[in-house]
Amino acid sequence: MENHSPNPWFLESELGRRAPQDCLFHVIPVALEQSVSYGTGTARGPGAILRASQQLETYDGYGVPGEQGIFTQALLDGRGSLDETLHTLSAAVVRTIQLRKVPVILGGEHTVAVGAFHALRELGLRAGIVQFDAHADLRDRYADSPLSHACIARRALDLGFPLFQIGVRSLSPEEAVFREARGIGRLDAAAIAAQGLPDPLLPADFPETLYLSIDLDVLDPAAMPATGTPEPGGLGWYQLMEAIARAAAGRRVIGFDVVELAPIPGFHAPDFTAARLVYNTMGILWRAGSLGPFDGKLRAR
Ligand SMILES: [Mn+2]
Repeated sequence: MENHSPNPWFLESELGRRAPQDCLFHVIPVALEQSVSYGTGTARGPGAILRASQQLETYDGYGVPGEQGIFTQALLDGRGSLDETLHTLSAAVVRTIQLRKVPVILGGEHTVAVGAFHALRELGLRAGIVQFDAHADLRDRYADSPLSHACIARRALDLGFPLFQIGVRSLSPEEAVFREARGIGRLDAAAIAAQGLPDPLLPADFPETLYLSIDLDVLDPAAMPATGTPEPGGLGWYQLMEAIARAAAGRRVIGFDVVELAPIPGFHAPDFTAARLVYNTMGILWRAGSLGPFDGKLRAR
């Protein structure tokens, strides 16, 4: 069942291959699955997204984001040491941003976001992390690991990044207390269900530069059943599109990830949904004027 043929580039069927310097978006697929706590299969997520992307229309309903160029790096194998995988990923993100391109990380489990956080820190970027997720991921450790996918938001805070959470509806009592005590910005799924999406969505004092971390389980399981830890009561498709647009409005997005796809063999709709989310997010951010060209100093406050 393992597919050993090399993955196509994202939307290669329509866009072909272009030199990396001619592509605004640099897709970095990471087959990481080391700390899954419930359903398994996230290592197969990036390949499934790349294959499903071959079926996308280039027109996303408003324009053709692919005209900006989409380069896809070779799949990063996450089976070795976790530290090494995150280090390799972090170096790839640093290089991509230094090239003035937009890293688009495909998970794999949510821990890949920690690789991106390290890259932002290395570049001295004080970005705000906007986390779209059913789960708070604020545990200090989980199943004996500080790098579990249940800890990624806590690691962002440890590294000094301001955090805003969208769509959360599952957390431990300790995480709830911690979240309150730290005054972490949030727009939980229940609040969205009751009042809709506020506009503007982010607080005025949240950083101008953002990194978006999108756990697919932020979507309702009806729209996205193929995740390891599904939770009822999630966002609808158009709500998520609108939330991404409102978060990015008037701000600069340095990169994003889409994580936690755990493909269900024989059921391709979720894979395509994930690919569509990646592509539409490119389009939303491009049209919002939230992407590049980045300034020469890579300084962002
Ligand atoms: Mn999650």
